[in-house]
Amino acid sequence: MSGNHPTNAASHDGDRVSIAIGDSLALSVGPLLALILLIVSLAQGADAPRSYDPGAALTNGLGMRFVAVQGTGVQFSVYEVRVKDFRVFVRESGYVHLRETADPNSRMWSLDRDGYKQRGHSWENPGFAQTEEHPVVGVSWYDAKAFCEWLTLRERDAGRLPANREYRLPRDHEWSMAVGLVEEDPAKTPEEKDEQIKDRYPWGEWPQGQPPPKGAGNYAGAEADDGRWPDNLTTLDGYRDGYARTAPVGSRSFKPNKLGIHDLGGNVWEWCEDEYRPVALVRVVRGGAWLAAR
Ligand SMILES: [Ca+2]
Ligand SMILES: [Ca+2]
Repeated sequence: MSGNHPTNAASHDGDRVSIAIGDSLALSVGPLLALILLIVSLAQGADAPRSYDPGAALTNGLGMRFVAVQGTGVQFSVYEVRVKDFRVFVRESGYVHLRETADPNSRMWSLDRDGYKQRGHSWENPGFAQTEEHPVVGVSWYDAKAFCEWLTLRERDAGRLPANREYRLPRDHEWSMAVGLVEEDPAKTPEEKDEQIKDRYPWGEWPQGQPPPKGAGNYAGAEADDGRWPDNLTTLDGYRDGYARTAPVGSRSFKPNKLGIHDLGGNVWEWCEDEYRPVALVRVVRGGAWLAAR
């Protein structure tokens, strides 16, 4: 699903933000978005030292937990990156967030009753309440990459990460494997794969005319229409999850998937490493978000 919104802040196909697991979204890498997170994966090297087991779960120095995703050689964070994880990065590295640069396009776009606008919001103040346990939002693809690079060096310096491993964003195919979409052809571009697998959702099947099952994920249920919801966006008929915006990661309201990964469907989108199509300054996000209603 290619973005045609003037801001590229979200690709609404009509009034649709997709939930289906085979769909992806092409987003410009520059602007900061209201709803983006990253899931960090840890690459497996060919000559893994014995002290490190790529098939095992691990917890890093920030307390982020990772599980192995079979068939990929990488481990995925079980949670979307939290506000507190990103806060350590900014504090320790002195990272200058893109909103502070001269490029006005790099400032965060956020959704309110009047649609997407730049309102001076940032990851620290996204315009809705967030605790330290909520997923960080307002993070560009570049910010996400910088976080991964910083975390790689931090963990290596502390002796927790071998030199042949790194933190990075998941590739589009790795994200598909993590969500259970194992039949996709990894040689195809995200654009070629987009919307090719129909009627598969993070929780399984979704019969016409029925709401998603209770606890399916943080999507745009009836609660999203809280007076700050644009008239041209729909909400899910018959579904209510209790979170009008983001939910804290690992909320008991929503079940993790078979691998133990939370919120791959919904809450906030996950940045992926890939370009949506070759030679295009747009990257891929996956997984729907709190504003998705189909
Ligand atoms: Ca919701
Ligand atoms: Ca998500």
